[in-house]
Amino acid sequence: MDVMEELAESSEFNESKGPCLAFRQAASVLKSLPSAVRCLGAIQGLPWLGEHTKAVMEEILTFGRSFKVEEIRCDERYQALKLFTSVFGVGPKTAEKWYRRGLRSLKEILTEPNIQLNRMQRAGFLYYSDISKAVSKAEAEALGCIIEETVHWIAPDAVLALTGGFRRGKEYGHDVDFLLTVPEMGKEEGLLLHVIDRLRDQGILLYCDHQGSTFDVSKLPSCRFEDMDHFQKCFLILRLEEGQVEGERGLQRDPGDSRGWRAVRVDLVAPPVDRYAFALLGWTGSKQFGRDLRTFARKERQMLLDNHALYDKTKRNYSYRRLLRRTSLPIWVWSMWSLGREM
Ligand code: TTP
Ligand code: MN
Ligand code: MN
Ligand code: MN
Repeated sequence: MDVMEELAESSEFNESKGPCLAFRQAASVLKSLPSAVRCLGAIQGLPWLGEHTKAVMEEILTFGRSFKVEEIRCDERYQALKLFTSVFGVGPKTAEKWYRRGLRSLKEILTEPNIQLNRMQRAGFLYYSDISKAVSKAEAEALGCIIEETVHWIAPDAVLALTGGFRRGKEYGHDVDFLLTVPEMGKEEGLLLHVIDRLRDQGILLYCDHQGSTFDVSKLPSCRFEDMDHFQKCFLILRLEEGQVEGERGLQRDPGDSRGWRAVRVDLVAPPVDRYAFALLGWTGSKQFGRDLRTFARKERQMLLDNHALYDKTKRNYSYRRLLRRTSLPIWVWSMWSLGREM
């Protein structure tokens, strides 16, 4: 239900954390249903649907639309913040600052003399039309081949996995996410920088923001999902050539575009091999599924889960090794996934 995502986004702009989460949760539940909701009876008894959500659904089912949602869509502030945060490198805080200065369009931002864009935002504006266009599965696979070749040229025993939305089976995404590691502990450290160098040498690296590992075993696990994990990673913009994409449609681009290439956002994450299972689980997403799984671990199993480890509060030990042998976590994951499969 896209309406719920819009409501969640609007609450996020207003810094209303509670309602924001509630609407996201509602969107997840509605997405996981086998068919669209046609009458109020169908939503009775569904979990996670609060009063606000039910009221909005009632409006839609009765009048064919929601006045609250329409009001939000017309709201000048909502429109401006949505537009500004659609630029790579622009978060809600920067967007709010620009809005307060009376700016309303991207053009106004680019022509306003007193605005200092950082490197990420400059890349965001430079490649805006490309990276705001969805990435297709064929494009993701083409990038997978390029990165795999690059990685294996450097480290033949490296393991590369496609994660994020494409690992969940989505046809389109806003970027392409990969996890990268090597069988020998510690060897992953230099690998990512090597890969970046090699992509630069090939002439396909348009932008790179590399973040070193801040991994500290003594501080694990952190209970808050919203925090980024501590693995070494990089946020990239890569150049994808037309001839590299299989399938009749080739590159996703505008009809009049004759460049023969497009820019694509790519995330590479390099966890040490002993954390690989948790990193893969976390980076497969979705964000809401991750949140639900953490809540389930905490409330139903008295355990803490994050992208690095699973910690047993009652036994006071990390069970990340045991996880690989015993099957309890995969079984929850599987059952939660099939209960609420969500893209
Ligand atoms: P995203 O690429 O942001 O999301 P997505 O792949 O699910 O959707 P899209 O098609 O729009 O790209 O992130 C991938 C998953 O990784 C996401 O579900 C949550 C997780 N994640 C982390 O665990 N830590 C992080 O720091 C980030 C940025 C994401
Ligand atoms: Mn993604
Ligand atoms: Mn996303
Ligand atoms: Mn991503």
